[in-house]
Amino acid sequence: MEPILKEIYDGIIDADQELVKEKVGAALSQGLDADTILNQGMVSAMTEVGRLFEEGEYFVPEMLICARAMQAGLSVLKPAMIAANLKSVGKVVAGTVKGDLHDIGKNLVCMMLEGAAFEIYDLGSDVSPQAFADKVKEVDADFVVMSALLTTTMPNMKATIEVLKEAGLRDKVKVLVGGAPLTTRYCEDIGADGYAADASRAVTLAKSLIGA
Ligand code: B12
Repeated sequence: MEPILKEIYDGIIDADQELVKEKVGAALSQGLDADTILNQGMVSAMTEVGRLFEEGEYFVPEMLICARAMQAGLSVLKPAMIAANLKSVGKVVAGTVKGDLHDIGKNLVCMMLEGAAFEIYDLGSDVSPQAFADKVKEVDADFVVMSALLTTTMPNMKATIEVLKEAGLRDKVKVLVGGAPLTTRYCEDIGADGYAADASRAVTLAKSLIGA
């Protein structure tokens, strides 16, 4: 690996936002292409962060600050990515369901998906079923990513799926669900396409559903 890519990689794992921004800028100045910087320097680092989390070495706070360092790097890389016309893996409409204000987990999932080259349309929290459906239609999305942290708001995932069905959009998208109270069983019961317990597994799941 190029030394500068290793510095970016280590910077993300150490959650050093300033260093990551500086090194991504330096890598671009050295003439490295956006795709190489993204995949070798950044996505691979987030994969490692996900592994450290799964092994119990990193916890949510570490994962969150590493994800912020990744975002900081992405802000520098984004113009070059657009210029290089880096192909998006898929379009994602994301949000925390109606009545629910917990957005930390959803934000983390969005960051990880963005880092894996998905194009994110984040509707925020307290998102109504109709708002999900409208955005899916507007951007011709490939995925709907829904988060719920309250047992009382979980049924709004099913309500969203129903609205997608009524709008004739259900078959055009893969529906992913998550949040602390969710289970694979619940995902199956409401007719979603996949559940994952954390943000790194959400990326693996999304990729597997489109064969990427
Ligand atoms: C922080 C927090 C809050 C903050 C939220 C701030 C914010 N901007 O998000 C505030 C203070 C606002 C809050 C409010 C409330 N909260 Co609160 N809150 C929490 C707390 C402590 C942490 C949640 C969190 O951020 N976890 C960290 C993130 C990273 O984890 P995560 O969200 O689970 O996400 C991960 C995975 O689930 C997964 N994931 C998440 N989404 C998705 C989506 C997909 C598609 C996939 C694949 C994966 C995935 O990936 C993420 C990263 O690995 C939890 C306790 C807990 N242990 O969960 C209680 C908790 C969720 N809250 C609870 C309650 C009761 C409330 C309130 C009702 C309290 C009140 N009486 O006002 C209100 C409700 C407000 C509302 N309408 O939403 C209860 C829910 C109980 C229940 N059975 O429903 C909990 C469990 C606390 C408890 N033990 O009682 N809360």
